[in-house]
Amino acid sequence: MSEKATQEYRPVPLPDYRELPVEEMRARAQAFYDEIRTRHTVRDFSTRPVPRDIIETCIKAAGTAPNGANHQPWHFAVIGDPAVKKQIREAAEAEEKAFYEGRAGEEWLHALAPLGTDASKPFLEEAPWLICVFGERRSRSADGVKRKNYYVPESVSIATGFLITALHKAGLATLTHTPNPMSFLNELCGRDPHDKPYILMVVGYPKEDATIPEHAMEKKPLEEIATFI
Ligand code: IYR
Repeated sequence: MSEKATQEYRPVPLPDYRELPVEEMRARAQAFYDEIRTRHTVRDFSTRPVPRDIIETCIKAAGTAPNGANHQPWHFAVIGDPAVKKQIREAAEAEEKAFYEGRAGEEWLHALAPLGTDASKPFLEEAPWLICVFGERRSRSADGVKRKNYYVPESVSIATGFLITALHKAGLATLTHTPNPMSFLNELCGRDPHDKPYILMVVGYPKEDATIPEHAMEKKPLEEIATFI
């Protein structure tokens, strides 16, 4: 397909919308809330393998997210190789050590205290898959021409939300890990230095004795997170 053809506005009928009766809408909204509220960020991962095709399907779901100019400015680097996971763990733990030993500052460490996190990140080797979500400031169009991307953080964040939801629906646990800084991931994942790593998603089964911080169970009520005007 030529670049010119992709630039033309060609409306097509909305392909797959199906209106639902209001009662069914209400039931579906409630059912989704009841399911998504069972998602918990997990830090204790089993080493049990997870089939690659399930990860692929969840990434395809993430790739349907709304985004700037439909440039789809994201890349998902999926790491299953134990040797690369080990390198990622070593680099991440070095950064985290500096973070927890001072770089974070007192206020940030105080905020993290109820989560019980520290510089030790064994899950980076134990979980079967790590998915590094990159944002592409520039990317190639169909004919290989580099073009500027728009709303990259917003687009990547929405796609990451889709990814977490897809993985949860598939029955997998996730951790949205953000080593700070995380630029070491460009080289380890073979990405262009201009691409920005946003999230290192840890994916797998929870360990049988996995725990979560009680603090994480506290969700703000609707009245606090929404106003209707
Ligand atoms: N990246 C660090 C610290 C950390 C920061 C926030 I904000 C969290 O919600 C959780 C952890 C770590 O992964 O330990």
